[in-house]
Amino acid sequence: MVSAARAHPNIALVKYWGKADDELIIPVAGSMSMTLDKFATTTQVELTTDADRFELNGTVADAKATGRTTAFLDLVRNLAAEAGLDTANAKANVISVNEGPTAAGMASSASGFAALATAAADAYGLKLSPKDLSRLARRGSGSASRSIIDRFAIWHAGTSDATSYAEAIDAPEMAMVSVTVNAAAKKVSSRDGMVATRQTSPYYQAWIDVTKTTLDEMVLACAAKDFTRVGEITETHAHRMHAVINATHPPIRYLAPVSWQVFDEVAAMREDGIEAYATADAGPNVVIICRPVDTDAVAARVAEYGQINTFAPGPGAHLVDTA
Ligand code: 2P0
Repeated sequence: MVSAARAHPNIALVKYWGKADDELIIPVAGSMSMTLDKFATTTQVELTTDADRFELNGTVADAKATGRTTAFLDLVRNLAAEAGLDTANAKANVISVNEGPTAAGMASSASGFAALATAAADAYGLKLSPKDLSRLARRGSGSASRSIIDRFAIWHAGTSDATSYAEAIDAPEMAMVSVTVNAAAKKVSSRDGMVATRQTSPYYQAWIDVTKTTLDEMVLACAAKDFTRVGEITETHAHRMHAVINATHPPIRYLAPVSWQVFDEVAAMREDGIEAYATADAGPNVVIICRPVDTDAVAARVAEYGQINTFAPGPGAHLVDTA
């Protein structure tokens, strides 16, 4: 069998930072995101009798990436065995292409594992619901659970493999403008940074508590289609995530001076009547949320700080023709 799937990165408005279970990737709190309409990953999975093989952007992947892919394929094979499918022992040749500039700071692990989950489930003959695909993608990378979903996703933290998954949530119309201030790879991976935060940040419990409350507030703001409230919640929550991370020992600092300049510029835009709000993930790049009509104005205001990309809400992971 050969199957292929496409998935896009997502940007969280309520952030995921910290695991209750490292192996199952159960988060300490839920999160909420927008799936982007650019920078897709397309992944083809072909069953083979040879060893597993993983090719990324035309090059055979290194041992670490290959090991993570094989571990993920083992989960798919276990599901195939449980379903009594004769594909359960098959190996896979995985060929993946990222459309985004590789180091644009857009979570390629989210689009990568969402595309791999969708293509591999199909290639191995599994018939998974969107919920079960989200659960499967989660096992590769937590944020990948959200890239299964169209447009806006809420990832329910849950307390077990069965109850931790993402599903669609309605949200006000919005666009995103990303400012890539530095395309270099980050120094501390999200995975390692989360562990360090849990182990050494004195604010970790407060972060967990506030993220749960924040997600409840975000759900209400989304239901009310209240763009202003969604933006305010998003910006405050981003600062709180960086605060709990900054308080680790030794300190981890993802934001750079130029990142702060972008946050200041966004505040200045608001004073000028452009409603924009900023967020940032585990790196120095900043993503701005605005009303779709303001996208070009926002992009022009921050162009001097880095490379600009603009996004609308995009599609969830889906199968594509292999022909
Ligand atoms: C998020 N991030 O909600 C947060 C905000 C980064 C900062 O999800 O260990 O790559 O594979 O589950 O999914 C990055 O975490 O981590 C992330 P793993 P993942 O988008």
